[in-house]
Amino acid sequence: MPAFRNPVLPGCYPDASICRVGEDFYLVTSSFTYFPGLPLFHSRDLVRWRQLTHVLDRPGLLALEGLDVSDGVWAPTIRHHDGTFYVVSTLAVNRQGSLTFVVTASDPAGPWSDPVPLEAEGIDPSLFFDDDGRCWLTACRDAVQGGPGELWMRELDLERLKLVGPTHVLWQGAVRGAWVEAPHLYKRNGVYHLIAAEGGTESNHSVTAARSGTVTGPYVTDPRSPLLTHRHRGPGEPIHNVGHADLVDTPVGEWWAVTLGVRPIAGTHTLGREVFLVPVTWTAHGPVFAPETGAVRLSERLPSIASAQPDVATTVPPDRPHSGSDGDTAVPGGRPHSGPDGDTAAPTGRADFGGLEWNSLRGPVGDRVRPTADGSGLDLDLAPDPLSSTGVPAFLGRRQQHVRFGARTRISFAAARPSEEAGLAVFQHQDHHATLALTVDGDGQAQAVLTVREAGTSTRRASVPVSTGEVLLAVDGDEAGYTFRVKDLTAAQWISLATIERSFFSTERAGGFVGVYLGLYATGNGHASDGRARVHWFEYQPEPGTAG
Ligand code: 6LW
Repeated sequence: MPAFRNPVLPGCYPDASICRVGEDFYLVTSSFTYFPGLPLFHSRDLVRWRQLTHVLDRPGLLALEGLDVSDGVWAPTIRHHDGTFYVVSTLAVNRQGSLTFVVTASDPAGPWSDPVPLEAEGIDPSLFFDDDGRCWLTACRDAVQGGPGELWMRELDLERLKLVGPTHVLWQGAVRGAWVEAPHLYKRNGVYHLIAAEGGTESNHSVTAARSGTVTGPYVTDPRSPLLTHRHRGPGEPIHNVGHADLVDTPVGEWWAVTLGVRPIAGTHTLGREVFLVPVTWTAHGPVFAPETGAVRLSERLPSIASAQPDVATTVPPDRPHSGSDGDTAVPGGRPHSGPDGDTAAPTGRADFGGLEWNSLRGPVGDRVRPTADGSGLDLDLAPDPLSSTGVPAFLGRRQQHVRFGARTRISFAAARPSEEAGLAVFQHQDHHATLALTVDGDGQAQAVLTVREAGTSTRRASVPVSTGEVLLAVDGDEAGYTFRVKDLTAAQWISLATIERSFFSTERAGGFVGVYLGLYATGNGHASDGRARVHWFEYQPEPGTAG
């Protein structure tokens, strides 16, 4: 039977929400403090996704400065009604408060409206359009502050984009106090089915459900809850933390769900919460997830809309051997950079810094970080904000999407003083990352330095003198660790600085809700500087390199 490989979107794309218009599926995910915000993808077969745009694609829409990396834009829902696309989401601020907002567009590729704030308490908003055309917003509250959590509903006046009428408390979950969140509502055969996530987004995560004959409730727990979870499946299970689902039907009447999950190795994961596709059927009781296996699987049968397209079975190319580029050889045999509709992972090979996979932190980097004319290089002006700040550092990064990967860059930078640095970052959090950077020591000797930051402390792990301010920097990851290497342009060999164990970069170790980003950065570490770094190229491959 033709199959596809899960996750359909690898890397940090949590809290996916999905809708269909005709033959077109659209999907949005959380983006936290990464900018632009709310990546939006398109697919015709549910399996191959291509990013169309970001819903929050311009500066000044939401204030992200000062926020922890894992705060910011959480858990959007996308729906289409009567010619208009709606995305509702929440700006979560320091876990002390939140701002829920709605944006609209007639074309999902944009332009999207500015966010319209809604007077909605809590997080994880969703929209439901009833048969009579009325729109209901559901959300969960008290989850940010740590209370037991409950799902509530209010009508959304579509003309004024304003919540109106009374608040209806819908449900406190199958298990009271178990962090009921991520509500989505569906109507089938006259019954309203509310699904939710319970157990928190880690190992107890699950999909639960309740139903009602009336949209505003009361909702009664579906006794089959949890309808989907991997919490009992043990350490041999490749996919964990499954939950936070959204359902969609296909033009031929099949149902599927997108759900988040992680792929840990020895108990820790680095790629973040990824998007998995799960078959769904309906019975009189409600939705049945993965009816044949009861589990989300790495290899799953293709949706029947996809089987009609024979090339889909090869949607996720097998890992390719790295062709071992040294410095300036052509793009090694990766997928074509700007592939046809259907490239699921962000492009591999040489970077195009104008591509949608590139994000900065907390806002636009403006003209401090400029792609070169052909997009393959990057000029970075040294920003005072270091990566450890909660400002907008001179940083541009992309998701790590494969456990085994190789990233390398050629960079020119002459630091004027030891506080100035520019290079490669493996970034989980402002207080949890590693950098391999060019700088100078107190005598003005250029060197490459590997620094690890954890819980507020930066530790220099290794350094090596380099002869000029132009080097190749590399980081290669695998199941065991991340190995950092430097190659002086005048030297024949790569120098290995250190391997940091993979679990250091895990969400379990760093905390928070995101996965690893790989990026380029430049900073004066609190000092203004007119220094500038030039990244000649950056390359990401789904296989560790064989440098040297
Ligand atoms: C998301 C919520 C969650 O809003 O994490 O723990 C939040 N669960 O559903 C951020 O992804």
